[in-house]
Amino acid sequence: MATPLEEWVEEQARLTKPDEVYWCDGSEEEAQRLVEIGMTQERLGDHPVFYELSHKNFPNSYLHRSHPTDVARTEHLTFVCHPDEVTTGPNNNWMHPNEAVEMLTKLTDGCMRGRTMYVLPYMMGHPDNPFSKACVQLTDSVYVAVSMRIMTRMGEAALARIGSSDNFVKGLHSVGDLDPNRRFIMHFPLDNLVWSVGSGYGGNALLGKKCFSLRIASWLGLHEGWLAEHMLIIGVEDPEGEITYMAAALPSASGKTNLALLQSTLPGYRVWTVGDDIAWMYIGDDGRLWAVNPEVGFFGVLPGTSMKTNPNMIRCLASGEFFPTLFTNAALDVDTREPWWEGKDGPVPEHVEDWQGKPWTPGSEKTAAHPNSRFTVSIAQCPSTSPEFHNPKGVPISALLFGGRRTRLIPLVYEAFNWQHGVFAASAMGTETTSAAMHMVGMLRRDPMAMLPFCGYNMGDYFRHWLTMGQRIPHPPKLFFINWFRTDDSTGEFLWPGFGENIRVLKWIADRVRGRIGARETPIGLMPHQGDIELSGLNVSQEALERLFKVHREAWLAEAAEVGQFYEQFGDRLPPELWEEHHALVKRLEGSA
Ligand code: SAT
Ligand code: MN
Repeated sequence: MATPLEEWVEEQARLTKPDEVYWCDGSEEEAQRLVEIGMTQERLGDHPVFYELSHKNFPNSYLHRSHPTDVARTEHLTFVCHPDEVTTGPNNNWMHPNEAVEMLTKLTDGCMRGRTMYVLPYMMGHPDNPFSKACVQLTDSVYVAVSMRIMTRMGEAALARIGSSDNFVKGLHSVGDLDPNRRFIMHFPLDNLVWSVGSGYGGNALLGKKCFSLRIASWLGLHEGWLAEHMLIIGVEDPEGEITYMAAALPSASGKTNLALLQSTLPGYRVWTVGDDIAWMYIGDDGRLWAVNPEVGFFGVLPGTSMKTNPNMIRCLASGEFFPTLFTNAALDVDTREPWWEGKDGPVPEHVEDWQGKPWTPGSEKTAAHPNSRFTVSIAQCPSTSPEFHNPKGVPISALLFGGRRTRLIPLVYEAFNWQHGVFAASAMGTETTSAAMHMVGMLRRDPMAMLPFCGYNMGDYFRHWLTMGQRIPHPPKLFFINWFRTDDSTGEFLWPGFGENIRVLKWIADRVRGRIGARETPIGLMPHQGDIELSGLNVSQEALERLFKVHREAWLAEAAEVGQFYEQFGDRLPPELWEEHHALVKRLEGSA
């Protein structure tokens, strides 16, 4: 008798009508065959799915050039389909599930004709962790199949977990005809289903990532009492060998992967990588908050990656231990057949093809690599990967960090007075936008907990869930706010060197968590005493330091007013505690004149 999984696959095959159905086992040999297929198979209409790159410096690496209109997440085409619109919230596009299924069924009918349907069984999370989820994605893209092997634990473990049950997360994906007018990324939280048509881009097509591990999982977390967050996870080791684990929420393309793989400039300190994008956090038997990275790969922004900004990532990309490493929408050094990108170490090569394969010179108007060009690479081959990465339980979190790109206002670091105040400040987070999503670049966008595009339900309820979790965690982590991006008003230059030097801020956070140092109270939170941020060997002037920590009363009052406007959209779903915190902040600021 057919299992529920087999029945579901058959049913989808009847709808999508592929020439062939192929079940992936996630093996290296299979990945090699799929890459071979991708090198001969044409991407819709024109060039191949994969180009082989030189394996000299980047072993096992391949280039993928996407369709020019398919280079980033498309938030306006991303929907949550719950029967109740209010539950979905003002933070999501909404469509009634019946309507969505009808529309998607039409779009999907016969969409895999002439193609192979790949069946990808995979785990999000370690198979030995009870919180982990077994998932199956169907796709007609060989690029997506290969990417999913890098990003997830694919194969037998997931099939074993599913067995003859119907307990698995479903993903149906087709690149369709890549027409943006027929592109939809649809989430059905009540059915554990993601249905995505018309895009092959990471966040739209690797359905285990943002779609399941954040949008659907955040909904599961609300009902099951845990948190699915857009956070990196690191362990900060001090000279005594003590490791303090932290999780940090930063919006897409604001240095999250650099922080996750940070190479310390402070002697005796070291950062261990557990994750760079997603954290699932649950309350452990010991009353602490434990974090797991459900993924096993990095899907990171390529431009700007260098030995200066992220030496561990350069080493990781050069490792070639795991097959394969993908470069998506990178430029190509035609003479060496190496990938190239803006900000890469070394001189600009003489002959460059841009991300679409057109000849490029440094004088060209556009960049050679797409600004949102990406690498897809296994976390296992990264030199900073924590030995605890393989621990099914994850790691115990002592500090939660929240940050964004803010050229003004937010100090280098401050600590929340308590959990509730921290949830308020995290809900008010903002960032200056970049190219990871298709919208205007350089505007301030409120992005609570870096989850605005990823929270799968009403954000008012999400804030409530955070407040409730704080009460339920017997030994909660402390909450901190960071900002590497503050600039000098007159010169526009960054006040803080960033990258490896950020260890100095992490050290302060670890010292606070371990009760080694005090802090001073300001209207916005707790800040370092003078001399408590280790500055030895660093060329930051006293004046710059003062500006990094300056709290401009008027600017903060203006910020508070904006946050109030942002809150309005959540109506009575916004927990009153957050309004209380908002009023308390305004009062403290007014009282500080
Ligand atoms: O959404 S993706 O995972 O494709 C990248 C990002 O925006 O963080
Ligand atoms: Mn992300």
